[in-house]
Amino acid sequence: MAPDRSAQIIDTAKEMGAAIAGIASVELLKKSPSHDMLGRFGTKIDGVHSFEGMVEGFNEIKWPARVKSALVIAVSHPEDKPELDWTNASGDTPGNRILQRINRELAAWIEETLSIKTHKMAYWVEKGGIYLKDTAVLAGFGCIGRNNLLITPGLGPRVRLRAMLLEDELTPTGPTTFDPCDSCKEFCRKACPQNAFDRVVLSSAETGMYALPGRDGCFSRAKCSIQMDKDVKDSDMAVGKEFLSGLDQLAVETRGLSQTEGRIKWCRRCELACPVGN
Ligand code: B12
Ligand code: SF4
Ligand code: SF4
Repeated sequence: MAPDRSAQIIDTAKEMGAAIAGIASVELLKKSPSHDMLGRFGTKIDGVHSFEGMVEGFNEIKWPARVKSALVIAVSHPEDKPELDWTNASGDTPGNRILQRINRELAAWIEETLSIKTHKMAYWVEKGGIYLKDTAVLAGFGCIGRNNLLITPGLGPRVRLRAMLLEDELTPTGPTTFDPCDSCKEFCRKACPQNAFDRVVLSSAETGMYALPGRDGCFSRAKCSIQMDKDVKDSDMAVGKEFLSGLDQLAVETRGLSQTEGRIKWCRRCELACPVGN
């Protein structure tokens, strides 16, 4: 254990532009609800995959050997900067590019300064990533809200995440007891245009799990995906699995379209309706 290293890494992440940074134990993360859910049900939840046909037959995360800690960072996505969340012609978003830049620079700094081997994680679990909300909760960023998003005390759900794994046992920075939802009127759930929170999709009785999507299993991925498909249609952009892989590209390709042409403006109503952090 080296507690001073955790603090040093977090300070450096913030200097590089992260709004929040923290560390979770890989041992605990492997058993966290989303990773547990993957082991039990695969990626097909509520009848739909995270992204249809992303990687055929994927059902298990291959954790690199010797990794002990997960380092997760958050970048603020305030309501008055909606463009950070818009998918452009490269299949990427400006916010994700900031996250990738910080992750890349931070990994290089950790390897050079602290001599710790790092593994930068992909966005999609199917392409070598991990579940980011669980990682953030275990790193002490906040809790999973009734909108099924990570809620942080300072920025509410209006953050985007990225992670890397480290071959060193660092002091975890969470979890916390923060929970704003119990006393809230569920503005998030009422704001959903698809009524994605109107019924139990997965129950504790059925799954044997107590931490479910939306906390109580009231989140329909299928209904949310209908909205996502609508958002794509409204953008007039052609989207396939290769296009969305843009989130993990290192070099940005324009794929024949200019960077200013076309934008997918994803629904964020359950996120923006949450009063926490405003
Ligand atoms: C696939 C995916 C989608 C799919 C499917 C979503 C789903 N939940 O199944 C679709 C397209 C529908 C989608 C929609 C959205 N997404 Co999305 N998505 C992802 C992705 C790639 C994987 C998520 C996943 O499959 N999870 C597995 C399923 C089974 O888990 P789950 O539904 O989240 O439920 C688990 C948690 O709730 C957890 N849990 C519940 N209680 C507790 C308690 C504790 C203590 C812990 C540890 C965990 C925990 O356990 C549940 C499983 O039992 C992640 C990136 C990543 N690599 O993690 C982004 C991600 C989750 N999405 C994100 C966002 C912002 C969105 C949208 C707002 C759209 C947008 N503008 O980007 C909507 C919001 C939908 C919603 N309310 O959940 C952000 C969330 C940021 C945040 N503040 O939480 C992420 C992290 C990406 C990022 N760039 O940072 N998404
Ligand atoms: S609006 Fe925010 S605080 Fe209220 S229930 Fe939804 S996620 Fe929780
Ligand atoms: S992103 Fe939109 S459609 Fe999906 S759950 Fe949130 S409010 Fe509903």
